[in-house]
Amino acid sequence: MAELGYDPARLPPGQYITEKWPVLHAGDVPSYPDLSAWTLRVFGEIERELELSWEELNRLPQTSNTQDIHCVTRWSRFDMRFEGVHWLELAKLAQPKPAARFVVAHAEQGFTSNVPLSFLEADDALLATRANGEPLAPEHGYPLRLVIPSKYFWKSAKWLRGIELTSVDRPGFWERYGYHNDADPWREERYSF
Ligand SMILES: Nc1nc2c(c(=O)[nH]1)N[C@H]1C(S)=C(S)[C@@H](COP(=O)(O)O)O[C@H]1N2
Ligand SMILES: [Mo]
Repeated sequence: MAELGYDPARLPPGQYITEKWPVLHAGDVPSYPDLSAWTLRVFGEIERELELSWEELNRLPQTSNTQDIHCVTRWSRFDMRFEGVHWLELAKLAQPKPAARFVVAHAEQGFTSNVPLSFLEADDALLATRANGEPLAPEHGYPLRLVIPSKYFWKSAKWLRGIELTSVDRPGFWERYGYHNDADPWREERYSF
């Protein structure tokens, strides 16, 4: 690790560094011949439901951040630069109700993941359209994925199509298969058994 020039304190327990970007998911990679039928829905405990087209999403203010990502299968990759739209831009339009405390991210093919709303509001979170200067590759979630770098990466739903705000936490796809609900890589919250 030292020879790679990384600060070992950045690596959570039980993880190793990879220079590649592995691909992990259940099911197939969706294909989008064009994005005219694509929408992002924001619904649940909000004042105003949203259904944004690809153009509308991309007209919102864009931001970027550089983060380390940690997969529960033990690889970590440092200095991933993501670009896209921060949740708070959508929250301005959707206006979460006071009851909104949790998020269910809805992806293609019924995939879901759950996080407390505070993790979506955090500075390091992003609805990402680009990674490392390029549009997301199909296998990494094109056209839009969630990025929640302070949780194991399974929370970061690829092929994101909806953000649902809820008052009660609802386990997502991997969480129902025995992955830890909280998924903090620094506490090694990998599995719930
Ligand atoms: N839609 C969807 N998103 C998903 C998954 C999935 O199965 N479906 N798997 C998760 C898991 S387990 C991981 S580790 C990361 C992997 O992201 P990557 O393939 O871009 O590295 O995506 C997450 N997002
Ligand atoms: Mo994963």
